[in-house]
Amino acid sequence: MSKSSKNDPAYSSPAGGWGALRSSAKHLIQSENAAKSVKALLRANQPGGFDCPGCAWGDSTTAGKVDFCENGVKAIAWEATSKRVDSSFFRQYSITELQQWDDHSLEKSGRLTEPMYYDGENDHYQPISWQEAFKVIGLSLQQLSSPNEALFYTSGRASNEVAYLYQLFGRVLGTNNFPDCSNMCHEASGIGMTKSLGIGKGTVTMDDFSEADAIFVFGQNPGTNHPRMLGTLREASKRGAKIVSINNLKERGLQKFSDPQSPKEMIFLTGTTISKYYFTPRLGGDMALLRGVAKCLFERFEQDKSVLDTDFINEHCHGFADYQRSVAASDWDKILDQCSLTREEIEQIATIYASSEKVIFTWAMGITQHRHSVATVRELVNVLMLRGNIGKTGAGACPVRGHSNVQGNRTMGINEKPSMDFLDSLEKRYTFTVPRDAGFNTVESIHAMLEGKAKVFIALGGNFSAATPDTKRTHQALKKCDLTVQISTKLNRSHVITGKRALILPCLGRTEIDRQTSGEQCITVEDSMSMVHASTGPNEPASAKLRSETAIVAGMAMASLGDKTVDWNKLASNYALIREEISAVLPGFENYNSRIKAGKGFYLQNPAALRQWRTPEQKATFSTANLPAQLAHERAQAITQKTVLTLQTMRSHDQYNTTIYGMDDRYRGVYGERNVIFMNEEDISKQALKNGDYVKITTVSNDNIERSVSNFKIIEYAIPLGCVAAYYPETNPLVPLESIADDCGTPTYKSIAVSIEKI
Ligand SMILES: Nc1nc2c(c(=O)[nH]1)N[C@H]1C(S)=C(S)[C@@H](COP(=O)(O)OP(=O)(O)OC[C@H]3O[C@@H](n4cnc5c(=O)[nH]c(N)nc54)[C@H](O)[C@@H]3O)O[C@H]1N2
Ligand SMILES: Nc1nc2c(c(=O)[nH]1)N[C@H]1C(S)=C(S)[C@@H](COP(=O)(O)OP(=O)(O)OC[C@H]3O[C@@H](n4cnc5c(=O)[nH]c(N)nc54)[C@H](O)[C@@H]3O)O[C@H]1N2
Ligand SMILES: [Mo]
Repeated sequence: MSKSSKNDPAYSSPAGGWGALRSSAKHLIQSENAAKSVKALLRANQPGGFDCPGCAWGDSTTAGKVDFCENGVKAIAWEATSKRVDSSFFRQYSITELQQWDDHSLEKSGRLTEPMYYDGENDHYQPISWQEAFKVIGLSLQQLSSPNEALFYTSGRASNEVAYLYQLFGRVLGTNNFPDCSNMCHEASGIGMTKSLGIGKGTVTMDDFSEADAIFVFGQNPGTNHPRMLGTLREASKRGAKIVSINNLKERGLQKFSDPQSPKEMIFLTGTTISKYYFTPRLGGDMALLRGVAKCLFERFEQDKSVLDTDFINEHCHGFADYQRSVAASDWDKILDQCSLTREEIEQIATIYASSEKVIFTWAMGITQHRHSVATVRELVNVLMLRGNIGKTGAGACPVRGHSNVQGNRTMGINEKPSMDFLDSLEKRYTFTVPRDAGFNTVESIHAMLEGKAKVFIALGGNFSAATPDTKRTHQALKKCDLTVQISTKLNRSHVITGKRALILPCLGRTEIDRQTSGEQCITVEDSMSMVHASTGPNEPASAKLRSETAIVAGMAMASLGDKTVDWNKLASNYALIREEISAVLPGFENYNSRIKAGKGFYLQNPAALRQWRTPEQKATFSTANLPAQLAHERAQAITQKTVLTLQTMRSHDQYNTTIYGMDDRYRGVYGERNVIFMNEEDISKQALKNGDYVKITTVSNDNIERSVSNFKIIEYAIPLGCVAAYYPETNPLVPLESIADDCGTPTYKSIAVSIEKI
């Protein structure tokens, strides 16, 4: 075991089970609209139903099985609430007043019901007609001295149809400024996998999970963030597959899970062991761990030639000899120091890996939100390639996405660095000159606003002001804009941190019926397994004044550009017409409209899964990066006398990103509070602190910017020495804008160097 002070988390029952059912019921009742929520739930992730807005895990392949989870229930109940934020709400509360509210209170106020305008003079939002709102946007965009002064942010819930229309709007206007939540999320997976395999998406399907001999889960907490994945892992574990968890925290869901849909486990209060093998490396230590595994494999290969898949390597791979040299050059001392596991533990991981014929690696934010995240993703792929675990049944790489359609948004062209093929394709289909220069990603957008280079900020969903780093500077950046526009379902921080003028454009949610002039519409989404399927909401809209996101984007585009190049309103009147555009522009979407009629939708073929490599060498390419010279704490220790700890910022069980459903984190034993910092008992005593003390957390940096948050309660917890953990978004003020991943720009949300002091 690594140097953790405790091994058992505070929650002793299996994850899921009655605890999950109790919590689901509580959230349904609190939504004050239980009937609507239950009606929606029964249609979640079913053919003819709608795609759960909770997460991007693939749908069950068993027909008729109820396919939702506790946190899906929360997401659905949250949207179906009967509370309303209408014009009387904004008459009652000024913007300055609302700025004092916490995130939970803002969102709990309910669904936004009508367009609202802040004119920069009156401290209250006032109602505005849709037509007037679009006019404000059109004029503001027309007045810019360059289209590159506009920013088009997207959060990954947007449907394929609206995402396609939105990127077309931005590009006809003349910019590639499409910062999106991916920039803060799985960007490193996309970039790393594209370099190694020629495609930035996972290579596995749901069927592969039923065939795998071993599944390694890196830096991911599925019990909270992808609970339906636990069902898949449970099935795999029951048939004897080895589940190996690599996580600096002992997450409950990865240890034991009781399936609320299994009468036996529910009645007898039992559960299925998920991971018999659990390793807890230091934050940011995964690349070293993987390098250690590769070292073991190369050593064993000397005696046993079956350890590496030499046929696969010879036929399909490029750069093997260079990789072998990099591995040889990585010495054990550094490997063990960086991951803080023992040599025996790494040998054990290598043994499980080498003795399993078909292996899947899954991963999430624990891998992608570090400075060396691209190198780590590529090291995951390196190790998979060593044993031919790409493009083989039951094996492959599976970055488990966050937002339910974040993968689809990228497919549709929401990308500040679009591929030239995609742009060529647009140019063939339309008559406008497509912008070719790269746009701003999320962090670059904040810099651009701060420097006055970007003046109009439009957000298709999400909560930019709370999800992004360096809160103080990000808020300054937004306030400098001439106009900020939020297309949203619920009130959040981004509505009260405004530009000089601001608009709130309220939209339908995924669970609601979408009626356009041609009739009721369905939308489509793509999950982490590249399955594209239709989604139709069952509920009446929260207000008659709501518009669909697609209709809103069409309205903005029409007011800004007119219909010379694209007939926006016609496309928005019938989404099948948008899908025809997509069919014409994007390979893989031929006959889109007829293919989504088939039950569970269709699979977007992944060339790497067929062992076709779209890399410059036409081969699966080993990366040869060295281990990081130093980790975050080592770099920071060089500039301060104080004790440096490495902070990861993560999700509690009661939140969806910046949406805080409640103040509990059941599986980690935290109730009624969120301002907590999880610490190793030895680190607590070393600094003469006690469990339960309140502390101030300060970022260690040498840029003369003070970043701190205060009043955080210490919770003694099993976490490797030198590492601490706290919840996001409360800790975003600590993340420097400059602290980003190499080669991809993702904020290093999982390794911030901090010091703490008692208050
Ligand atoms: N209910 C719910 N579902 C969600 C979300 C939500 O907020 N709530 N968010 C959605 C989104 S957008 C995303 S991206 C996903 C996020 O899903 P996750 O990636 O599971 O989210 P995090 O809470 O950030 O958890 C990161 C996990 O990685 C571990 N970890 C952190 N750093 C390291 C490291 O350096 N090495 C290793 N090995 N482990 C590490 C943490 O202990 C934690 O278990 O979930 C999606 N689904
Ligand atoms: N410190 C730290 N920061 C992080 C992370 C971290 O781990 N640590 N994780 C990062 C990650 S992985 C991500 S993905 C980002 C998330 O960043 P975002 O995607 O920007 O944030 P969310 O909190 O998911 O957005 C919630 C808001 O979306 C709106 N909304 C909900 N449903 C809909 C809908 O159907 N349509 C529209 N138009 N709006 C809707 C609601 O108004 C709600 O308030 O945060 C990132 N920030
Ligand atoms: Mo995410």
